[in-house]
Amino acid sequence: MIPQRYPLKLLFTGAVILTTIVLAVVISSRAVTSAQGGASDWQTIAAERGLTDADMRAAAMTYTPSGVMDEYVMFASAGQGGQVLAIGMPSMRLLRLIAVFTPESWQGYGYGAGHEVLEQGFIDGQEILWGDSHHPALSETNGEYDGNWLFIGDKANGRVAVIDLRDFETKQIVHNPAFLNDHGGTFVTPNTEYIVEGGQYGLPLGGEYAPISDYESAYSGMITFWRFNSEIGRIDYDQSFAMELPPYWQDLCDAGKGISEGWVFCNSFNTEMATGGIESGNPPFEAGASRGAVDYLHIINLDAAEEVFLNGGAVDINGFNVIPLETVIANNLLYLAPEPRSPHGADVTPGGEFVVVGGKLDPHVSIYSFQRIQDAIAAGPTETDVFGIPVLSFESVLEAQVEVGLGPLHTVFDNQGYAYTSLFLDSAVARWSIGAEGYRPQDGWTLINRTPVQYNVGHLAAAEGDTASPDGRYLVALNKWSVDRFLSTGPLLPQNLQLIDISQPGDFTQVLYDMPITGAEPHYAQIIRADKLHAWEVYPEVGWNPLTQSVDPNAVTQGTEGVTRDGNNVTVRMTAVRSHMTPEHIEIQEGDHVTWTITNVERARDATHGLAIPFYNINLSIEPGESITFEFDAIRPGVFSFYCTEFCSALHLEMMGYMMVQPR
Ligand code: K7E
Ligand code: CUA
Repeated sequence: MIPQRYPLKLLFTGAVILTTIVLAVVISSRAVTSAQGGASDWQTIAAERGLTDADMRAAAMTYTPSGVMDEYVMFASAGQGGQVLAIGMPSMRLLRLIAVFTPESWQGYGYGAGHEVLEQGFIDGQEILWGDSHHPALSETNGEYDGNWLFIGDKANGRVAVIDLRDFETKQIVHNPAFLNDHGGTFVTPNTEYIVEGGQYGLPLGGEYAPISDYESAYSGMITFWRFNSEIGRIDYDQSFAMELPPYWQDLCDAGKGISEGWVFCNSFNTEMATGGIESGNPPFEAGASRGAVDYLHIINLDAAEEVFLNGGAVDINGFNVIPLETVIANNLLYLAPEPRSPHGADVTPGGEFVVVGGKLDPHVSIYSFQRIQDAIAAGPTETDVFGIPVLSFESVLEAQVEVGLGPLHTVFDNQGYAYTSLFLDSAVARWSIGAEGYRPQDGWTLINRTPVQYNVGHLAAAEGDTASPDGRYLVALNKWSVDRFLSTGPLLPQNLQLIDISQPGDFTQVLYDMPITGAEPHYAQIIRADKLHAWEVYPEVGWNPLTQSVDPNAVTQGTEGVTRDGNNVTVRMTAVRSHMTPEHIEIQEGDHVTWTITNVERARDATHGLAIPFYNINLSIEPGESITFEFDAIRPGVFSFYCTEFCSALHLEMMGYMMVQPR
């Protein structure tokens, strides 16, 4: 026993010494911190930088120390860049760009991998390698974001993409072959049964030709209901259908929820059916489409439309199920209600009781009551439009109007019974109270305050704002123009996302932070609580195929690498691990067809490797566990130094190899 006490004692002494050293280091570093960071010190810094108390409050509300996580993630579209951005809140740190409609070399999307997804978005064989992404929508369960899927529409080409939030990657792109643009989407029904994609500019259905002089008879509007299978995370093309609408240029839409679940609401802004032609002396679109006193809110009975579709009421247009307008009218699937001129938003309140519409050329928001709409429908509409669609009178469906300011566009909601409407022309955000039971009946329908923003605000996004129970706290103004907010980097300026504190009741609101977005215009965003997201840290198993979200039978394991030949077909099987790729010599012949699989066998978080092959336009990003297979023809002889594009280790530069293509 005695001999053993020595080592124990030594160990103990060692531990004491170690603890003392650690404590000394901690104490001395704290001493340094306090000498340089005492209370007077930050006040001095603030004074020297000219920061006011309000600035310091904003800093305290947004500053997020290194290693501390954000409370929310905002998914913002990236406009004509075709992608989606994930931004942490309240820090406003850009966390991730998600490649969707546009190739993205950093993610190896479209440069050897990702083609399967991009190709789904080609139309009639035409390569389309960009998109105009407008409105992202998070999947919902019982009207709450569930953190599983994200959807986004492409306004330019009328497409919808599905993103898997386990790895933040695009899995599917669909296109309704009956139409060629969209705007009123994406948004989802409260249990993500449908992803709704509203159209925008009237077109002849099915991509047909028709002269513009036949606009009224030959052009149509469209809304598409994509059936989503949340088990497999894919849109079910055959169970999806569309409705033909009048060519009124439907704009933004929203899905009913709560008492209005099963209904969909879209505004429209060209009920005049203006056809433009300024060059021939006609009123330009901007004038022609604003001539009338009102436009039409479209009130769509989705439950009834689904029934009509399931009972065979759709016709086939280019292989897609479309309910024709006559059938829509005959089955009472669509009602119209007047709305103030040139509207640009139709937003359903959290409980589903009201639809808020902002008319760009009217200083009011108009609030429609779902109950009044139902009563008016039951009473039997007495008017129709030129196509015979029933029109409910404005007075019969209007609950209230609130004068908010110039150019009201979009409205979002918080947890205090307030609504927020963006004022494009006034460059401000109006906070107003919803004067109904469950909101702020004590305040009535009133404007509370206006927060100036810089400048020309489009959409607003609120924390959990499109759910049945918004969180409040934070609002983001997505401003189109930044003008003088940032250092000049030339004539092309960023958009300005401004974080606004909406946590206090009454007229206190504060702009907290300006974030320049240097990609393209984020039209809309949705903000989800970070603890609802459960993204993988690494792929679950080595050899993972992110398209199938399972182990790829073709994946390469260590020890089985090599190059094999069958006639002109060469198969390369490669693994990647810090800091080498195996094999390192790929000897092939000019004219060979090469099928190359590379598996990243790492299990360490962030141990991503790249694979770049010069001339052959190949660049992959192979995340830990991922396996990728790509193909090319060895059309050019020579020696090609392939290498890893991620600085993965101290010997990263050595992580390379030679592909030698012998001339025939
Ligand atoms: Cu107003 Cu596409 Cu929603 Cu832009 S849209 S702002
Ligand atoms: Cu792997 Cu650098």
